[in-house]
This record gives sequence, structure tokens and C-alpha cells, in this order.
Amino acid sequence: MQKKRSWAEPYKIKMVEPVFMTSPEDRKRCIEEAGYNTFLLRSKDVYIDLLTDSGTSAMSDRQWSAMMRGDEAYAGSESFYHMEEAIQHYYGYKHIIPTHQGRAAEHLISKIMIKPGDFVPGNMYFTTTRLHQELAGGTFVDVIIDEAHDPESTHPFKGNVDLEKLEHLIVEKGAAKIPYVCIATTVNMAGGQPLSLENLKAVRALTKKYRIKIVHDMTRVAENAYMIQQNEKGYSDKSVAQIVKEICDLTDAATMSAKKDALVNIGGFLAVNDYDIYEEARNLVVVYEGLHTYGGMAGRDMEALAVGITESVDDDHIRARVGQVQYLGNKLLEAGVPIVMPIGTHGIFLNARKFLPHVSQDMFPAQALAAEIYLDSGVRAMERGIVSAGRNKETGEHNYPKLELVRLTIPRRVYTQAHMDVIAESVEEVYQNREDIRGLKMVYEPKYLRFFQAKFEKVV
Ligand code: PM9
Repeated sequence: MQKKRSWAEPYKIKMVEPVFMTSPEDRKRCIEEAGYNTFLLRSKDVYIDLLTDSGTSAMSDRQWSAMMRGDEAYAGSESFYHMEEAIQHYYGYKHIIPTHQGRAAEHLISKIMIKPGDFVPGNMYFTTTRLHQELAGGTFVDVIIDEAHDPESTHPFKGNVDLEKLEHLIVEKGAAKIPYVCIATTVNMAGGQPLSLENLKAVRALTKKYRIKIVHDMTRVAENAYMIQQNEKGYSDKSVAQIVKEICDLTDAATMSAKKDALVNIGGFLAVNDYDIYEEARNLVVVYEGLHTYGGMAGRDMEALAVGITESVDDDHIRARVGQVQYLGNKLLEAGVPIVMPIGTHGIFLNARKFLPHVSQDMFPAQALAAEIYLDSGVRAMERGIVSAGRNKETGEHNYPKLELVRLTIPRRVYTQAHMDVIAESVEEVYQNREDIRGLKMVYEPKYLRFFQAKFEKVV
């Protein structure tokens, strides 16, 4: 019989950055000053930073050395062509427009494709994506399967589109009112949940029938591909790189926040197959970002991205990345902490409704829980519930999402297993004392993407 073998990270650490534990008194002062919003903390006051996996990854020695070769020419930078080559090779899209990050690509595609009065179906909303759709005059329509809104459902592909919901919308509104279907891999707001290739193929067939395009939010496509390799019939022998390519080939265009999957601290792009859309985007990018051969990125950042894309689809890398997330998730499950099931790929999502059943949703339970975890240990998490969901653009009322979550997001290649143990101990401690946690009231609310800058006070 084969002995059990643990997996380990496929790298060793060459450089370290110190982190500091703070005192309970300091943390109390810091979170009060931050208006109970973890986005408003200073990073020096954070011990383990699980706010986001966006731009927080550790780059490899290959990426750092590629940065030294950055060509900082204003026009025609060699680094742009290196990045373009990597994108075309691994993802297969024809035309590439660099942007400084994902939301800038969302801005361009929304401006080009959406007309006032249009409807944009998608597999659950994402904050910045939906805002750009709305600013262009469109209305986002959620067509994800119902299981995605149920934190306890163990459906292995909760990112799947409900084909009936999608076809019903197309028939009801008419295909001319639907500029594209937005497909995210993985679905961030559902808990980092993947969609299956079987489902994507069916979405492709349906959209072909009605001549509707698919725009792919490919922010975490390699993580989605890994889940397909692990859990979808017929894919266990394929590499993550092959599955990534197959996903992209089923779509017409993509927006990418390269700050996640692609292992860089800044960067993104819009990729399209249609030449006319490319022409328009290439023209618009000079208005909002910069020339079409840098689009808001430095040459060195484009070099780092070219290498990062290659590393991101490596099977050993992605197994260790998702493995670390699963390690933390399993620890919390063993302790009975309510989390979104199945464990997703970029973080653990605490189910704040179940964690704090005595705090009603309009008292912001996930926001309060994220603050409480910070108070306990200096671990910084993020609210993904009613605050993130914002207000209905017609009525001005709060959107009340079924999912009221706190995200413990794991940066790539940054923290060790010992950090995961410390995080789990802190969350378990907060869970033991959950009955003492009270809700919050919002005392400052910005107009756009309020979760970034809103302020709260404790309800006494
Ligand atoms: N996601 C995240 O922490 C960073 C900002 S929002 C808190 O999860 C998807 C699926 C994302 C995403 C950013 C963007 C926007 C688009 N799609 O942040 O503009 O998860 O690069 O990308 C964040 P940028």
C-alpha cells in the first residue's frame, strides 16, 4: 500500500517581508478610526492581510528579472509584444488592448457594446462589472443557477448558467437588446465557484442560435480550469493550460484583471476576436488609459505579466494555490464554522447569516464580522454581502443578496501553512464568542461602489 504523501508548495522562499502583530488596544483604535471598514485600515496595522487576492501575489524571480528588461518606450514597446504573444498563445484571443486593471477593460467593452435600455445577463454580478454595465445604460440580469445563492449547496459547478433563465430573458427582451452574455471564471461573489465546460458549451450553443456574443471575465480562469480538471468528467488527463484554452475558445472577448490569476501587482487587458470591436477599443483606450501599446501599464509590468501568465497555468502552481485555500477551509469545517460550500478557489467565504443569526441583514452582519476578526487577531478580511451589493439603480433601495459573506482571501504564494493555522484559530475564537457580536449602522455612504469607502458605527 502506498504511504500518504503530502503536497508542498512548488517553490522556496528567496526574500521575506516582515509582518507585525499589534495589540488589542491598537486594533480597537484602528478599526474605530476606519469606521469598521477593513478597506480603510492602514496595512501597517494589519497582521495577516486577507482583504483580497488582487495585486497581492508574490512574484517569482523570473518575473522580477523580466521586469529589468521592460521596454519603457511610449510607442511600440517590445514588452507589449511579449505580453501580447503570451495572451494569444495561452488564451487564444486575437486582438489585445492593455489596460491598467480589470475595471478599465470593463469600462471599454461596456462603452462599446452596451446601449441604453440593453440587458446584460451574467453568472452573478460582480461589483465593478455591473457598475460599468449600468453606467453605459444597461441592466444586469442574474442568470446563474439557483444553487449559487445557497451557501450550503454542494453543487460542484455553482458558477453554471441556468440555460432556462438565459433563454427566457432572450425571448422576453429580444436578442437585439442583449449585447452579450457575461461569463465569469470563477464566480467571485458566489464564493470562488467554477463553471463547467459542459455548461459553457451549452451557453455557446444557445448564444449562437440567437447570434449573441459571450464576453468572458477571465480574472480567475486558471483556477476554474483546475476545478474542471479535478471534478468534470473527461478532463482529468488534460492540463490546466489546455482547459484554459478550451474555455477561452468558447467565448468571443475577455476582460482580465491580471492582478489575480496572472500573478502581477498591477495590469489587465481587453481581448477580442472581432476586428471592428478591436478598432473601437484601440481608439478609446487612448482617451482613458494610454497608447494602445501600453494602456496604463509600464513596460516592466507588461514583461512581468507575460511571465506571470505562463506560471499561472502551471499544474503544480495551481494545485498548491487551491490546496492552500482548501487546507484553511477544511480546518474551519472541522471546527464547525459555517462557510460557503464547496470550498472555492481563491478564498474561504464565511456564511455571516449563519454565523450571526441574531444580526439582521440591514445591520450589516458580514461587515461587523470582518471587523470582529480584525479585532481578534489583526487578520483583515472583506465584506461580501449587503454593503457590496449596493442599491437598486431604479428604486434606490438596498439590494438584499441571499449571500451575506465575509471573504478570507488568500494571496498567491504569500502566506505559509502556519499563517493558515493562525487564521483558523482566530476565526474559531470569534465563532465561540459570536453571541456577543452586535450589528452596525452606516454613517457615511459614497455614491459608487460603497463598500470601498463607507463608514459605520457600532449599534449599542
Ligand atoms: N476583484 C477582488 O478583491 C478587487 C476589487 S473589488 C473588491 O476580488 C472580477 C471577477 C474581479 C475583479 C476584482 C474585477 C475588477 C473584475 N472581475 O480590480 O479592476 O474579482 O483589476 O478588476 C477584486 P480590477
